[in-house]
Amino acid sequence: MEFLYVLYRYYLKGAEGSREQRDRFLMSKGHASLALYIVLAEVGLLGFEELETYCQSGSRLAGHPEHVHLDAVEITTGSLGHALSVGVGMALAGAKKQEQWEVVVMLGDGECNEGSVWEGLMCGAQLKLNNLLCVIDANQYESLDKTEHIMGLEPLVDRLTSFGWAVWEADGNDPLDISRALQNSRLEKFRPRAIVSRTIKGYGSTLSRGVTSWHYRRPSPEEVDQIVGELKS
Ligand SMILES: Cc1ncc(C[n+]2csc(CCOP(=O)(O)OP(=O)(O)O)c2C)c(N)n1
Ligand SMILES: [Mg+2]
Repeated sequence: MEFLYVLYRYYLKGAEGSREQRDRFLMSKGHASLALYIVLAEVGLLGFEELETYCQSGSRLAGHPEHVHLDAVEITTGSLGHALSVGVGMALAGAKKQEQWEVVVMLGDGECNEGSVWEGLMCGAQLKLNNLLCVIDANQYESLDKTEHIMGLEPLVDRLTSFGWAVWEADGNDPLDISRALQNSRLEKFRPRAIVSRTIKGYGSTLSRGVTSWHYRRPSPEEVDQIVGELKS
């Protein structure tokens, strides 16, 4: 959530402009669509009132982001493991045409179980796509278990570096640290760039912090009050 906010507020260029000229953001972990919709509303690309329709029949705001409904959504995602390779293709097209826009792809750590992610990483490095930034939300969980129990990724920074990427780490719940990593990543001129965003799943409320069941469940009205109260305090 914090990463998306800093990205849209301070990093992505021309998000409110034409589809041809703007930086491309691909939300590979499409199940985080609600966080994306909220940030799109924060930066004026979606009405706040439309957020109330989330996941309702006929709504443009589906449980996974859908390109056909929203101009701000570059590609439909939700089936994990695809968007990095799509981003590689976009970045290659941009580089060949000497475009100024860049491509940012956000992945989950569990999503990196998918072999296609590592194909995308190899390809991005082979093509020296410095106009491509990959953000990995390393929250240590995937669905109901710890990533290291299912398919360990560490040492992730070393792995990405060995694949030929320029890599930074950030505290993904700290907007200042996220900004620092994003700004530093802009200095890389030759390699594709990755930021390993170390986050705590459910950050911001004692009810949800690090509790795996929140991957699937929705809060009761009382729980909403508690979470909102804690977020405001
Ligand atoms: C190809 C594919 N397989 C399985 C799923 C079901 N699924 C949805 S979210 C998720 C866990 C993803 O974990 P992670 O990438 O770490 O994202 P997080 O929820 O931690 O942000 C899974 C397995 C899916 N959406 N796509
Ligand atoms: Mg995860």
